[in-house]
Amino acid sequence: MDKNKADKLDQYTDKICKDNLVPLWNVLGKLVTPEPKSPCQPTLWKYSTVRPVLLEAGSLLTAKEAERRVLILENPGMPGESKITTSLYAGIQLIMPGEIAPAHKHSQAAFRFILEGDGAYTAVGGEKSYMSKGDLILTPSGRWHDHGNESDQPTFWLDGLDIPLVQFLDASFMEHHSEDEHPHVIEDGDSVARYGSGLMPVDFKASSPTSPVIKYPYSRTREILDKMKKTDEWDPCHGLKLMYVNPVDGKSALPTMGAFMQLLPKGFTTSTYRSTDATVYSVVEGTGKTKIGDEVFEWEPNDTFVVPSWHHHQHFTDGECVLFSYSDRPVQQALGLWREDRGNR
Ligand code: GTQ
Repeated sequence: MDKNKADKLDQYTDKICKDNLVPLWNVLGKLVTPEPKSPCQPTLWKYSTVRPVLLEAGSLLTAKEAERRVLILENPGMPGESKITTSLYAGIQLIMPGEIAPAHKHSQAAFRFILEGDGAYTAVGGEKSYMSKGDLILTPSGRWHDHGNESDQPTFWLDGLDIPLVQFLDASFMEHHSEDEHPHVIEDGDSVARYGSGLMPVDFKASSPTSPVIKYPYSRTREILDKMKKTDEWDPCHGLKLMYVNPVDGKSALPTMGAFMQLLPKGFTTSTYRSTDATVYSVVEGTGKTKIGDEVFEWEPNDTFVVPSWHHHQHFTDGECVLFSYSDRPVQQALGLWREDRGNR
């Protein structure tokens, strides 16, 4: 373009900006990209780094003072934004013996994936779900929840929330309960007993798109993977991979976050894979490494790492490994946006 013409267009752009108008031709390439282009960076958080500093926070303030004693796993590609991916949040929460993290409710949905400890609980709507390593406990949007620790050990878990997604949609509401603990009006473990065994009350009407099962115990998850291992073929990209589902409709247990658990055999290398849902992994069992683009991340139990959208990646296992993961896949699928690429580079 000649200089005269370019100057005229610049003057034009300056002139219209006071009317809150912007020429699309200046920004189209940045807005509508040929492929996902994310500020999210592949990153690993070692549990051996997080645990001691979180315990230190345990001596600096109580769970009640903090409301939630959590260290956010913040993606270095989005500093100050409290995001692990562009749409999702992750944090590691600590509750000390005898503490209570007071009851509140919010639009944001959450899950707890238990890393360490036995006998702490999350109460949802007054129903306590006791925690053991590898359990997944849901906190659906808009439900009262408090956490407590009746054991004599500090308890650590990974918090996954859809905070950035709700923020993007400007749909956040939050309330504190008048008491620290919501009255324990429902028997402990009621939801698993009622809805977690392949039976549903006749004419059951779901009041929300979230699974009525609050807790998915690791003992059961691990048993399924062990059974599958005896008869099923390993998928080249995923090994054996399960999705946590809502038994009412077979869809994702939470409408905004898909959660998964996969088993990879000893000495396995997965085929190169990528998908549009940036994925957060929490290592449950085993050691290995993951190549994301050209970077290699070595992991061990309770480490967390993130694979950004549309980044080629491969897992390499030492021994048999179990990986938990979550992403915004159900949102992308509901909108017809989700894509995967199982091909090799
Ligand atoms: O436990 O309710 O990591 O409200 C961030 C926000 C945990 C919680 C987080 C929360 C919670």
